[in-house]
Amino acid sequence: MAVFMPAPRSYTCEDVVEIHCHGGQQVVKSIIDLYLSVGLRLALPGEFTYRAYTNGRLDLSQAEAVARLIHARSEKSQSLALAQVDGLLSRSIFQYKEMLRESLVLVEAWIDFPEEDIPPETSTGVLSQVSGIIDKIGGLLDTYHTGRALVSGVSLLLLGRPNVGKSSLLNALLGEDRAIVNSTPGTTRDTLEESLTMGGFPVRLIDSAGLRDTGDQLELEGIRRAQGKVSVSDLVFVVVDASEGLTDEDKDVLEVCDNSKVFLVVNKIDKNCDQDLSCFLSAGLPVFAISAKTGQGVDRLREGVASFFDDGVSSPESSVVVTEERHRDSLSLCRDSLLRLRSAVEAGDSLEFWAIELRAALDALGKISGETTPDDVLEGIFSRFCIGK
Ligand SMILES: Nc1nc2c(ncn2[C@@H]2O[C@H](COP(=O)(O)OP(=O)(O)OP(=O)(O)O)[C@@H](O)[C@H]2O)c(=O)[nH]1
Ligand SMILES: [Mg+2]
Repeated sequence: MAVFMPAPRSYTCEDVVEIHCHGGQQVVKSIIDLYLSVGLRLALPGEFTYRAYTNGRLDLSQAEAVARLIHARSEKSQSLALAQVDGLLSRSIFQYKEMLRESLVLVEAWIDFPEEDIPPETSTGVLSQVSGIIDKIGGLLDTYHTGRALVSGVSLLLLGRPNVGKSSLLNALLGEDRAIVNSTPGTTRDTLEESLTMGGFPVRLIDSAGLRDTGDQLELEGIRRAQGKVSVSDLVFVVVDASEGLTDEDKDVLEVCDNSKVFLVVNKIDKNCDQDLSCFLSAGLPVFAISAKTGQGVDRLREGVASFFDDGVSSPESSVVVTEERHRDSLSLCRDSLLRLRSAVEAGDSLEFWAIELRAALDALGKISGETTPDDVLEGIFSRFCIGK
């Protein structure tokens, strides 16, 4: 079946024909070969979205969101991408650009009449507008931590000395017997990774070899790999055994971690022990008491993970959330220019200087929507798409 979508009301704003056929690989291949034999060519990765962008159907941040939508790994990241395709971020950027352009027109007009003094209402007007945008951009930048976690996912490392129950916890979180669990210390040798979602965040869960002094070369390699994962993980669960208190080996494990991204997970609380759990609080870390065996406390641990990454961006559909590093960098540049502009206005510096900063701020915002984005960055963005998108 062929569906004809005449310009301009198609995805690319051009005439488009879509061929629908049965999904078998060979059927699709035969049809494509037929079209290639009569002179058509395959689309480049992201070429349809690129055309939609150059023809004005989407701005650049919307086009990027199409790629995010295709790769969305959780419901939350999907709705975030949809909101951005819909133009939620674009509209804010457009609004700031309009306000900054107005100020620039005003400033340039006064540059043309150097003999006249700037009326005070002009500088207070520019000041209040610029301050308003600085605050709004600050708010947007605050959403990046969560936004990035939602779209790119986070990595969560299970670390600890042997036998504390790291692999058991991985299995409990996954709800399946994925990793080998055994009472022999040193069971896990290699790192093992599995994907799941926690509170809407796509999570890459990494089990690792228990850390200890050993002469076993194989085990040492596992330990080396585990330690290598520490710096690249977004959050580390340092797992300890409730019945044994915080041992020197546990403290050694904590030593290799950056405390700002560590949860102390006190496992095996089902074991009848007289150990006082308050000793674990001395490390000054968020403490979660659980049993990987019975599942007790595991839900609370999941919630803990979600709130660690969620900075209060409660409903991504209705609030603008920054998800791309590129957008974050441009927003920071814009804010830096506006902060310099504000100081210049307050210090009574020359209008030329105001104009330079206003243009720089506009240029930074234009990189998000695409007007001022360099070609190599554009190429990079569209090459991440797959063919046919
Ligand atoms: N009672 C109790 N036993 C547990 C719990 N979690 C794990 N265990 C037991 O502790 C032992 C070690 O569990 P593993 O999950 O293999 O521990 P690990 O930290 O992965 O150990 P290595 O891979 O050797 O570093 C096994 O006998 C588990 O059955 C728990 O919550 N309660
Ligand atoms: Mg293990």
